[in-house]
Amino acid sequence: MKNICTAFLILMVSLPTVAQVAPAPFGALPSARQLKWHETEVYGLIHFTPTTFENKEWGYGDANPGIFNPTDFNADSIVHAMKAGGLNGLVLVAKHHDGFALWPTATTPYNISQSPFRNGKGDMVKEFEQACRKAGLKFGVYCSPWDRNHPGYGTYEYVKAYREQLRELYTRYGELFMSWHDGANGGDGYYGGTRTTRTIDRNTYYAWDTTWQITRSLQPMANLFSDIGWDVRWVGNESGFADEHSWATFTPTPASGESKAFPGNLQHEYNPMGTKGGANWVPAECDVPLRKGWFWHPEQSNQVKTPQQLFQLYLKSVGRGAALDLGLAPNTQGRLSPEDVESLKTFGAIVNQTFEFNLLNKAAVRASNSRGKEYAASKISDDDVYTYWASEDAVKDASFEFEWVSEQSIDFIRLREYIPLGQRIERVKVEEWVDGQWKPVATASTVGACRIIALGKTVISKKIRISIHAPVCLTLSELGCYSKIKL
Ligand code: FUL
Repeated sequence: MKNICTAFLILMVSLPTVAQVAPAPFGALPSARQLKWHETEVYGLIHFTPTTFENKEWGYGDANPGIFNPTDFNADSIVHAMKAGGLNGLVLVAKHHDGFALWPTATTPYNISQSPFRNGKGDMVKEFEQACRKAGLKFGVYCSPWDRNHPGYGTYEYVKAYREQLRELYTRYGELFMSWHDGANGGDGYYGGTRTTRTIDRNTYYAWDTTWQITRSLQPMANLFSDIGWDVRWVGNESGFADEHSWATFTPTPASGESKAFPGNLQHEYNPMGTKGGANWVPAECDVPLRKGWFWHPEQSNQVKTPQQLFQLYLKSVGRGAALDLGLAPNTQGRLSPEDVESLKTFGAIVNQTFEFNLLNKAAVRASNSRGKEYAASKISDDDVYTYWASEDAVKDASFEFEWVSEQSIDFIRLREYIPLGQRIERVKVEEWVDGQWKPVATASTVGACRIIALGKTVISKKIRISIHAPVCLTLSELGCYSKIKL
């Protein structure tokens, strides 16, 4: 009898009750590589080639390598400014459309060894990579498929060289968090001195399915960015914002007039919103230059985005579940200009200080439902995106009431879903307690990895309520209320 009782007790303790089983995954899910990318949120994209010294945006491919002579280049100082701006990674343009390689490649003579930089012994990719590792930033590369210098562009010979360039970049610079492939393809160029126009079929020429197998085998944690796929998609503008309704899930629609040549490829019409219930997890990246252009131009020094403009872009990119990829342009000395550094620094301070203190930490919380102890409401303010609150299976609407002992000033609400189990929420409502009743303040639709709701006014209240809805049971890994900072 004693034994039976003990066995029963053990069973009771070791078997979780039904409510404590994790929610079933919903829809397309992120890979481990994409989850790491979601953590990055804000990173930089650096353009710096002979094109900088020509004061152009697209080099033709005929610049003399001798002009690439940044006498005061210092990767540490650039990366330091990025870190002050709150950037968590760098995608370096290792080769832009002009075809000039910033590393001593064996694939083309048109590379840094032909320039006066470090007396022809330099490797700028290495210098940036090391500066990033030292400062704790992730590192990635952009290697332009279009090459206006290469004599073989348009033939298979160039595709082979391009794959070799990727192989070099993938094997010499440690783990990469992104492999960035822009979508500008073909046109006029120097092409080994022929000065011709070469058009290619962008559906077939690069045979991306084959090329990206190299990425997968040599850099399994590198997220492929491309306007046609795979891990991260282009948001469809270069202005730095995602759509108000933003799904990381995505079903590609073949672009009009294009055959779907490779079944694995995501040839598609740009879709800034993603696809509700989409077949793949392909979140959006919002790229935008800090200045007007991607390259440095002396006449654009008064067109550096202000910290407040950057913060607005942050709210509309990171705050909509996407990432912000900020273009930075070193000048001909090899430095970020003082106005760029200043803007980055203040932007970083605004983000940091705004989200430094979660007012919910000093509030009493009442959740309308919870799945059990392991998924309790306390998980939403523990600053850990990998723990979460969840509702019971049948509960598709839930609310959280927060109460403080005194009135609080609230300007932003930030929510994060537990995305390893998918993106579910499609409605959010924020209410404040005024004169003994709940009054609506703001609504939003999607959440995903992150949703920041700017309330549009400062709510001053002792109580607020946040309600969420999804077609299935709910998860939230983080929830926060924040006050705007006074500059
Ligand atoms: C585009 C390129 O054509 C621009 O020059 C720039 O590199 C931008 C980030 O991507 O596709």
